[in-house]
Amino acid sequence: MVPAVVLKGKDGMHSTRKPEGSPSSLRVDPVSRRDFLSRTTMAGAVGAAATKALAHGDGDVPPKPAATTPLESLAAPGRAGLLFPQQNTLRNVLDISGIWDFQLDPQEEGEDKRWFQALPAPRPIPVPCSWNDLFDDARDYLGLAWYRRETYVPPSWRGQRIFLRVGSANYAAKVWVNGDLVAEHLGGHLPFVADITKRVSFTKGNVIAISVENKQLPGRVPPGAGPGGGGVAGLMAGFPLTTYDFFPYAGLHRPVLLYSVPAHPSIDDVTVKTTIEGRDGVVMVRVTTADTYAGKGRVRLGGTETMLTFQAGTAEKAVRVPSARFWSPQDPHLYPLTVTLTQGSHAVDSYSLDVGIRTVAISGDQLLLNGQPVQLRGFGKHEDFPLSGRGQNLPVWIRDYELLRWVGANSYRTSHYPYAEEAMQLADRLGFLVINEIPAVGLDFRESDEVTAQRQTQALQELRELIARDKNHPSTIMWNVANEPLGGLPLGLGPRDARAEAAGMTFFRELYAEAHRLDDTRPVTLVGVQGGVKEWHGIFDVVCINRYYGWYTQPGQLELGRQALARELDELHQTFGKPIIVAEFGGDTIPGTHNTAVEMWTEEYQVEFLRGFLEIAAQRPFMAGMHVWAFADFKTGQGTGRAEGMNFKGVFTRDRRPKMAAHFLRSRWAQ
Ligand code: GCB
Repeated sequence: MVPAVVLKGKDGMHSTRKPEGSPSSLRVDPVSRRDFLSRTTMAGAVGAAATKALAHGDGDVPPKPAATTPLESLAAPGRAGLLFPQQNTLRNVLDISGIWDFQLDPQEEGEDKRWFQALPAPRPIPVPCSWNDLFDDARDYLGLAWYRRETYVPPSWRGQRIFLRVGSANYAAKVWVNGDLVAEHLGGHLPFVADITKRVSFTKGNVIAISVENKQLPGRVPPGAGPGGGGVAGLMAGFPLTTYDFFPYAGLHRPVLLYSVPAHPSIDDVTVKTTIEGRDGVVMVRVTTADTYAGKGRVRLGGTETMLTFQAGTAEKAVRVPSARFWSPQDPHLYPLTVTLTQGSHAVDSYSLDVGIRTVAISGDQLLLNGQPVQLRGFGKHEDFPLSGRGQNLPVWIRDYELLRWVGANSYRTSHYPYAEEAMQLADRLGFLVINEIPAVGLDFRESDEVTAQRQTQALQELRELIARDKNHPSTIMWNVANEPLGGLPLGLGPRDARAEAAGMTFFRELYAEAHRLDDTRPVTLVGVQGGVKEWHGIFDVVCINRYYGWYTQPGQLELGRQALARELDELHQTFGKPIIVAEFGGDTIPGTHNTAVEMWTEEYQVEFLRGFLEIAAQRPFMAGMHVWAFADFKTGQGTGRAEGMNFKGVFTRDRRPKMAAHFLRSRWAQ
């Protein structure tokens, strides 16, 4: 039997305090090494606490809090499920995206003046879309803005519970329906839902108004550039000023939906976990209802149907699939699953999703998919395109998956925020392995305790929402809780800051523990900056690092860069004994710029840079993956380090044409 998750090789803190990647961080003595086993078996998963807390000696590794049952732990605690709305014979969806009215509110007068009823001087805007590329006066605008539209709610929905769901409002949103405030939400990139059953009219148009603002404030995640600066891009002091290296696009970035579900009883959430037993797959299904339903139901998986018995709104079932096809990039087979609530012979609610039967595990320094070592080949990406900005753009997603396949990639990271739900569904269907990341980029632990505490609250919320949203996707193989947090200057440029490092340690232990409390089926990682705090990696299951030897350091000196990389990978392996992924490596490359001498910014340099890193990694069997930075060129703020307000590290241009590097990667990967 292959356990669902075997996480091994937990190392604690290390006594030698050297920044990772700094030239003299060559010898780091592991002072404590722990192994633990978090094992979910089919039999153990339903009913028994299957998480074994790891031995916890000197306090340097967080305890894994005992989950109640693993399936319970994956369900969102104390909040409505975030099931993707679907149309079937019992449920309804009305997409109210399209052209909305829009108005900037720099004076923040809209709420007092009741703009949630009517906007005084609206102009049209598409939803979903960022506002920044559409109107010159809104290009760098990050303050408050209003969206409004009217919509009829189908009278056939009468008697059902009606919800409004915003796919992503970046960053802070408030929602009004017919003049009533129905929801507030902080954090872009993740959906939120309001029950508007009692607010809607079936006899006239309903006014939906949403205010959105994207101020760069220190307590947010990602944080705004605070007094202490912060973030890699902060060093370059771009405009608009951010703590991160991508344009702070704002607006309603994903569809706005109305949907209805049966009034009572109705399915609130479905959680699926899969394990492998010999050649069989076992799918554990947990269904929760919106109330304390105590009736019957059924679950159909492929051709098998079994009964569900609900108690206090919950039912669980393990369904065996003999001689199953296991989900993998080579064979992304999905089994259709439908859960139904029944009263007598009637179906009263039902919900369907596609299930990929697969396991992810860590054994020593290996990352295992379905019990076999797997190496990730791919990229860090962005949701970014001219005009639509960070707004959902399905043609771009389809093209990107086509190009990922063309180049021979099997994986990508959702840098630096959760991507569209449709993108996750496509990854399931097309067989891509996704490192799924919360928007915790630009964290700097040199800030005050108060600011750090605000960020922690927000980061935990984002982690809970992300796991609630994406827990059932086989493509998500790992959660990432932060990109390049700082506990001092990056690249080993300054002295170490013990206070900041300790603050980060506390912060990440909590995020790690929460991720595993909610999901014990996937590894959890942190993506570290070059020259960052090495000890933080000791908390996590996989060591992910971003490295720019030969670009930001050793510029123009590829051989020196390769040597530095090789040295550091060996050290990290010796220190932690865990799988290692280089989650970013690359150099800016102006498309069409060439030279016979391999020189920075040319296409030749990008090819040689990537070749060097890939060769070093290929010689090391403990390397679990190489993600090139980046898949495509993308928009940033303006600054001296970013020609044309662009990051040119893409191997495809922003309009998805291949640079030489794309052909090079294809020659290595697509065999
Ligand atoms: C990084 C960041 C990424 C940047 C990249 C760069 O380490 O994680 O957001 O875009 O470097 O190109 O500098």
